[in-house]
Amino acid sequence: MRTTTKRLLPLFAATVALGTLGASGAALADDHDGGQGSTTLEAHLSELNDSGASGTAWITLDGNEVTVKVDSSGMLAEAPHAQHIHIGGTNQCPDPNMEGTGVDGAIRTTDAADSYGGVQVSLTKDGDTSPDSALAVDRFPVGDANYERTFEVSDDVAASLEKGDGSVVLHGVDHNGNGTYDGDQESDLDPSLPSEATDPAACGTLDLAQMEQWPEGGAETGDGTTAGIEQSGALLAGGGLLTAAAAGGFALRRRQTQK
Ligand SMILES: [Cu+2]
Repeated sequence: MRTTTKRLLPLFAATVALGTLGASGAALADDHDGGQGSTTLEAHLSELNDSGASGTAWITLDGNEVTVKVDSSGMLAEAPHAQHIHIGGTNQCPDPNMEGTGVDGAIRTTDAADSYGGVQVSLTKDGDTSPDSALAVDRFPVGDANYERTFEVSDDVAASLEKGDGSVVLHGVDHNGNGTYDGDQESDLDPSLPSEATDPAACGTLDLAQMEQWPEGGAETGDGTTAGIEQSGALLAGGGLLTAAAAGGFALRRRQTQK
């Protein structure tokens, strides 16, 4: 899937370039979404620290604009859960069996930095989404996430996501099972917090996905599904145009020379 999408990218570029030569190209460029330029990623989140949590995350990227959706289950109820896009390291989730520096070998957030890198995007419900908000506990989902938000990311983050680099990490683990964040172990991110509040509960490595995989019906805005279909329409249109252009390559070249 990943390689297919990568192979398609130069084709899209060629389509856009050809678009300047013909009316059908102009129609493609009018696509309200700019669908031919968007990227979709998906991550299946599985538990770390025996948290019992799991989930799925979807991201669409169009220029610097991202729409992120996260669904999770098994997270500690009535407790805030920091959630981030981590980028760096090997852009992979750690082995869930790795020995960490936390309680009884629990994996603390920085223990797995070689795998998933650092916080690059804070998936807050409102306000700032930079790493500065990594622990903005009052702006993260409480309990299981049913999260969706559209916002801008930096050029660096956009470039990484476009390559399929990054992981989605959900934090907050009730190691001792008493229903709240506590314990003597300090958080490696903020010593004023117990480690339980910030230890990673679930992680999923982002992969480039087919546009049709944006979840149906889950989007609160209601247009996620439609956008997916329109984008695949643009994909087909782009492919058709490209084939036509390849067949008529000589004619196009002539027209270009005459300009
Ligand atoms: Cu994180």
